[in-house]
Amino acid sequence: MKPLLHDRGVISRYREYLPVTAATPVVSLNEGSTPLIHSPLLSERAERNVFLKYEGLNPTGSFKDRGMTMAMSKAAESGATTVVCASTGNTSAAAAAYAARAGLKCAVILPSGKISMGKLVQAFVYGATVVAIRGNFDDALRLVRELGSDGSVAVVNSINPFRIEGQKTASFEIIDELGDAPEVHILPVGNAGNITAYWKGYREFHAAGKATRLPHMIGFQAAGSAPIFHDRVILEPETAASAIRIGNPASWQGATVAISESRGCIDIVTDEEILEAQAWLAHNEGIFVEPASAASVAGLFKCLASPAPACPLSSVPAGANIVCTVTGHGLKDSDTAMRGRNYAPIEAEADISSVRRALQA
Ligand code: AN7
Repeated sequence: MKPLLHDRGVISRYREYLPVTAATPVVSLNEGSTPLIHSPLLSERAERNVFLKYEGLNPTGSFKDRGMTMAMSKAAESGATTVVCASTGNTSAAAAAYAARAGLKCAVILPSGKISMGKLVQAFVYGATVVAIRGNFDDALRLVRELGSDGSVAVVNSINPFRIEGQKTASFEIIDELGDAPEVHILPVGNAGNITAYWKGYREFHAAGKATRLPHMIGFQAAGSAPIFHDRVILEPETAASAIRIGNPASWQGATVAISESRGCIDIVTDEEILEAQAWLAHNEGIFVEPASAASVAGLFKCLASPAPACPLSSVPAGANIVCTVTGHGLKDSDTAMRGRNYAPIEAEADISSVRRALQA
């Protein structure tokens, strides 16, 4: 059989930078190679070149697939038969899909009532066992750590270092495409695995001579779920951006290091700012992302209008490159996108005059 063109996920693309060997069975759904979309309107507003790394175009609709191809391949290599994760929805979707692909059993522990329907249905259709706990994500992760402690199941949360390894490939792609690292990278922060992974990727490609600079990393948390910003655990995190409703991030330390080493900052955006940015992106750029993802663009707006004292953006010259990661697809959470909006079709008879009248209304 000829080599299959679809075997081109992030492991085959960046194998030499990842902890895999010939003995690792690669479990891939062709993740990665997501578009880096130039945004003319954001660029004009920022007086810099703004690009959106559109991670919603991964196989399960979020950036989690990059880490999951690594975590699942290594779980399969180790002989695991069951994988487990806690999730606000996207990790569980990715885990369920990659486990299905690998022929492994998957169990996901979710905060009851706090997972968007799009993500919940993914866990079910890919065949995971779904447990909804009366608690939040942080409780779910604590329970998953306990489940994993006797070695009977493989934990595929980002406390699994292979997840971070896979996710760092997003930085590689950005450098490969721009020819260098951007001056500034902005992304949403929940459990803080992604900011940790991006920073690792940027550092590694810089060390390999593929980039001449390192970006300032700017993370945005939702105002009601901002433990890193406030420097304390938030016991009852709340936000409409359910993906980042996390009060005690596992990679807190990694985020702190990324922010300090890169001379970046961590800041917050309100739910209102997040939902406004979500609608703005869809309306003006044709890019529909989920609420948590819009935190990066809401954050860019904030950096321009009322920056935090430590915000590095003002020191970055005009014409520099800014990348905002938009982490997940808008269709993941259509309920939140509809909420508070008057989205209803104009009813019309199936005749031309009726339709013309509707169009003039
Ligand atoms: C769309 O799925 O934590 O800071 O369990 O789904 O690396 O946690 C999701 C997180 C941003 C935050 N955007 O990334 C989970 C989960 C979206 C997300 C984040 C998440 P991290």
